[in-house]
Amino acid sequence: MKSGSTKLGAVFIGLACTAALLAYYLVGYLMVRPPAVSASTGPPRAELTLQTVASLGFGPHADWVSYLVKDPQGHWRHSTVLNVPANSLVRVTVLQYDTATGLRNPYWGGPRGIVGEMTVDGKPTPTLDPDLASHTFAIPDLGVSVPLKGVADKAKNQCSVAPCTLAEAHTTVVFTIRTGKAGTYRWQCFVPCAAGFILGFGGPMQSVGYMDGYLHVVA
Ligand SMILES: [Cu+2]
Repeated sequence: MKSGSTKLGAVFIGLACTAALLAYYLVGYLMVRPPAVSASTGPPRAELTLQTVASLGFGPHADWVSYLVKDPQGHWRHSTVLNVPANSLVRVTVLQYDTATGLRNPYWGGPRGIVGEMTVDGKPTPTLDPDLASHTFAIPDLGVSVPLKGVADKAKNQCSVAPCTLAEAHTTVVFTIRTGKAGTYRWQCFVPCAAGFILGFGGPMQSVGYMDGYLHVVA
């Protein structure tokens, strides 16, 4: 009887340890934040250069679609935490290496919340054919939503490991946003991102560092 209760106690301790370890790893996973990367110049104008890759090619989710950002020294960083100045114009250049999956809602083919016109490969583009879009760069709190043109499915020299280079197939999307007061704003790629996940959500779509990030607007 006594040895039975000792065994039971050991089982309880074992379960408690397992639960504690699980909680430790879960909290650790949820707390992970990529480093913040600053825009390259100060107010009233700043520049952000991003790239979107179909598969990152390294790390725990090597096959996930992801953004990268260029730091002021010109190095690509795997992060979606961006620092930009308040009350400024921020010119955003997205080098887009992923193929088009089309937009669920054609309305999203029209850029919103930007200053002036979007250019795609140097051409002013008032609205993008929704079938040609690969991602949308959206900052809901700032009313910003910009469709990002994908590369053709059959394009030669497609990039599979980030950071991708200018020699690999890409589109170049340039637009300007205006920041207001300081604060932290969530940004993300709305559908059609993460086509392999239910309704395009989950996985990289909801993961900071991949297709989801923070815009720190700094006074
Ligand atoms: Cu996307």
